[in-house]
Amino acid sequence: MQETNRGHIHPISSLIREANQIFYAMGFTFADGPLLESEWYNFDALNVPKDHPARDMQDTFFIKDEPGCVLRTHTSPVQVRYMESQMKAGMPPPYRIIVPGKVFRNEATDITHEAEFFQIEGLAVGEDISLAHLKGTLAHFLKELFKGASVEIRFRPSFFPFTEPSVEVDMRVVGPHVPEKLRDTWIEMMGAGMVHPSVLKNAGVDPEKYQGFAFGMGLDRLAMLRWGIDDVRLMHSADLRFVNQF
Ligand code: 2NM
Repeated sequence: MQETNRGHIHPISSLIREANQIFYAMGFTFADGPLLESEWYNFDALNVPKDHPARDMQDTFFIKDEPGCVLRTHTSPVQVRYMESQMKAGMPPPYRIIVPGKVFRNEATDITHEAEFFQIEGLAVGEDISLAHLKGTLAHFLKELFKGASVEIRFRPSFFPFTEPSVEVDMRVVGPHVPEKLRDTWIEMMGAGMVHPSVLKNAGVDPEKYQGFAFGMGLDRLAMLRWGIDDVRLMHSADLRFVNQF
């Protein structure tokens, strides 16, 4: 068979597999949930205010025939569902999960934005979990993902309704085989923070006893950086001239 006729793993799938492996080695397990979510799990349980712009028709796909139903705008509802079902089953923290999956935003598309894209989020809950654990975990993940290169990370203050404090995580990759786009520059990689006490409470976890960190990042962007792809629309085009390059 000709080389170009063989099957290929899509770059997003390959990133998800790698991330699962790296996090599995740190004690995380995989979790998933529905793409069609209730407003409760997608917004309310996550401490997103009723008047938050993310809840606007311009940002969220609401399901016309199913009041209170949306296409999930992030994978965070899965973290809430996970904690809730563990607690109901009599299994309190520690929890460590990694949640890759498709999410939806009702917005205009361009070379870096799609209405459907992939995210990976993580959650660790326990007694005495701190921002230092978050930083160590993410530093290890990125170091493994960009094997061979040295990776530095830094936190900048930020805001999300579901974390307090919240941070943006930047990364800088230094090394001989680093893709052009990444070399010697700080790049914003993801959002993260300590899970807001109200989110733990909404999931049935006692925030007086437990804390958690959480983080989320877009996989399309990560794939673009890693393989030097410059139009995100190629990623989901089913164009074999694209897919066959991996
Ligand atoms: C992000 C940034 C910061 C996040 C929070 C949670 C939950 F459910 F545990 F509260 N899951 N993911 C989170 C926090 C996601 O994405 C940019």
